Amino acid sequence: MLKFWKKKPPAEDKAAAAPEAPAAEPAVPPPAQTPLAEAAAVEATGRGIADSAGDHAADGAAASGDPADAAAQADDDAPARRGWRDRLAGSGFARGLASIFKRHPVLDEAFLDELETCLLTADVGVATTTAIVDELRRRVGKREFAEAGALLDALRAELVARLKPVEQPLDVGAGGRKPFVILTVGVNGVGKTTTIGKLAHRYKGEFRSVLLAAGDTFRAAAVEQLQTWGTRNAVSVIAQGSGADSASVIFDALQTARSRGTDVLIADTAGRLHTQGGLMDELAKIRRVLGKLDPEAPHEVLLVIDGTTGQNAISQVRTFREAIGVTGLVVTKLDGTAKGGVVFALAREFGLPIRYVGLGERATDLRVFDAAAFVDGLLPASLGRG
Ligand SMILES: Nc1nc2c(ncn2[C@@H]2O[C@H](COP(=O)(O)OP(=O)(O)OP(=O)(O)O)[C@@H](O)[C@H]2O)c(=O)[nH]1
Ligand SMILES: [Mg+2]
Repeated sequence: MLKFWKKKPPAEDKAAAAPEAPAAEPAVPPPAQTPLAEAAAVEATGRGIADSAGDHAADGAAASGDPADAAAQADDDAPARRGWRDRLAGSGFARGLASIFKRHPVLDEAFLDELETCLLTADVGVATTTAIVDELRRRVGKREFAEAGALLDALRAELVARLKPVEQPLDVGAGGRKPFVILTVGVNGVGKTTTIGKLAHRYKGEFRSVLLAAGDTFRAAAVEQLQTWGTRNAVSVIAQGSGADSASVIFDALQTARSRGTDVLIADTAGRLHTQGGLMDELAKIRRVLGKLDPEAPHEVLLVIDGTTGQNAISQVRTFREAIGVTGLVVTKLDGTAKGGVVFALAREFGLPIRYVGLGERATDLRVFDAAAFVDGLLPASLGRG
């Protein structure tokens, strides 16, 4: 497992050293080597296929000589070195906790009441908040804590324990599945397409070949957005004309990925609400159609949740789990003013693996979820500071 925040792992080092340049092997062979893939895909749909970056996979953004791209890349690398605390410190949750510890050097009932309010306000959820505060109250009553520092340690342990079970990183190399198919789903605007761009960046940095499928056929702009990420990461994007059938695009992409021997296929989908029955049915269709080529695909259904959503995230998970099954979560937008507590509520309610968290908008702002790093990012580093 990659632990960026503790020590720079080799993969991250590689990514930083050769950010946009093609890896040991090109991400995608030139189309001339894959006529069957293109032909098969065209045949399957009767429509032309736009393979936006495939022809230029080796001409990555950095290799393009475009100063704007180079600058963006330089920008991208800097935040990767910034810690979780740096990113989470601005959240209401972190600021609330810091303020309580500052204002209450004495561990009394007022301290615990404020802590309770802070956890509830941050969307930790009633059940988890009550359990944590009751446990701390019991220990304060028994005078286990002489000072706030000791309670801070206990609170940290309580919070980490609740997230540890969902700290289950995604291993796209597991089981030798090729391509490993990831389907990203979620409501509108949660960060699906951005997450796909970040994942492409990450997997390329791990020297894996990646293909993207523009399965959000709802808006023309969605295809362009994905293609921009594809170009930045020198990764091919399989897309069709606007109004195309999403399942057909993703099916084509899987055929192409198989014939190219691609390591990871990541499919985008349109944002949808649980009330949009037709769109929810479309997800079941995608699974059905992929199953014709690979009964196990998609190998990962990543539900993307906006970290600022609050308790509504719970009903989102429920709905998508029923519609297509969900195997992992990505919680985005935990930087800035996000409350972040919803991560605890999700962990308690579903126990679904939290694969990644989004700590910003850049390619390097996706972290493998780590319970301790996340909690440490929220809690004051030490008392009197933070
Ligand atoms: N601050 C912050 N912004 C993010 C993060 N992830 C995504 N965003 C922003 O959220 C906005 C929506 O992101 P998209 O990736 O377009 O979301 P989407 O789910 O694909 O949206 P639809 O396709 O319209 O459903 C964009 O402005 C992103 O830059 C994150 O981790 N932190
Ligand atoms: Mg999108």
